[in-house]
Amino acid sequence: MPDTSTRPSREELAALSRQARWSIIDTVTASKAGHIGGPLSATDLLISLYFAKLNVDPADPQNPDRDRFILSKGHSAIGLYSVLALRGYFPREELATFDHGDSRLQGHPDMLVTPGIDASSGSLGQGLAAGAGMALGAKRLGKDFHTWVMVGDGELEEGMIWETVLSASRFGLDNLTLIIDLNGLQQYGWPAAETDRFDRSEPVGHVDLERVFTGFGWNAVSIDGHDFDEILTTFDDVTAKRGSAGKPTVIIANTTKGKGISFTEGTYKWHNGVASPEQLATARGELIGAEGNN
Ligand SMILES: Cc1ncc(C[n+]2csc(CCOP(=O)(O)OP(=O)(O)O)c2C)c(N)n1
Ligand SMILES: [Mg+2]
Repeated sequence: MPDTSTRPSREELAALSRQARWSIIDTVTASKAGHIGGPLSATDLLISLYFAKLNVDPADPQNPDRDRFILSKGHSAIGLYSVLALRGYFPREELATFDHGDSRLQGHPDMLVTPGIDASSGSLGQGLAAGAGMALGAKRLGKDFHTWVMVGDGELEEGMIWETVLSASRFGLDNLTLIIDLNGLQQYGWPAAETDRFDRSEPVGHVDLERVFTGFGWNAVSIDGHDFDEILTTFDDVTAKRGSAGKPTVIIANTTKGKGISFTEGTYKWHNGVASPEQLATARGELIGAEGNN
């Protein structure tokens, strides 16, 4: 486990998140295509994992004892790439190649080409099963690493997730943690009326997720996915309880889709999209204007 006494402060984590958010919108704008809302809702969680929790070394990305992280909501790849670049897995300049045919940074994560990617993803629903396999493998091999998986709330509609929820508790995978990025929106929403095709949200708004996961034999905790203190306290609780609890944990992280940029927050319309020059300038002012050190 990393030495928590050398952790970045809350303010440092917040500054890193602003940098990552700027990279997300700047990169997608330059590439003329990509996702915005999901990467932005996940940013504070990803920064917390990579800068304050995961036992990983960017200089040794294949170390067999490293903690594993799977971004099952693979369409948010640019969010993960932005954080990995800040963490030193590859140069920040490489983000400019995002989604180009010959780039290591494809529109969805590819574990065969990108340093720091533990599982390819993009076809929603598959990451938790892969993570459960890694966690089970760790137990069988007597290894101490922890496996973290992030899914979207819309992604919870994929049945394969629930097959794994069932088996992970049966195997007692207390070395497996699922983070749900509960931003209340998926790609479009549902038809509300003939004239209003896309104005609905809440993919799992009718479900008591804590109760459901607890019923399946998991530990469940709900947090504010943008509050670094709450995020890190919860991450530490999860790993401290390993071994004694004998259960996998789900962290239900309440987030805002498009978080951090005024015109992208809370709207499905920025699930993906390309900013105009004026919008990019606004985002820059809101995210790094004062620091200006991109
Ligand atoms: C199996 C599969 N079906 C559909 C898609 C297309 N798709 C990409 S993102 C998305 C919506 C995901 O919503 P959510 O899980 O809530 O993600 P977030 O809000 O974090 O972007 C969909 C349907 C896909 N990538 N994979
Ligand atoms: Mg969502």
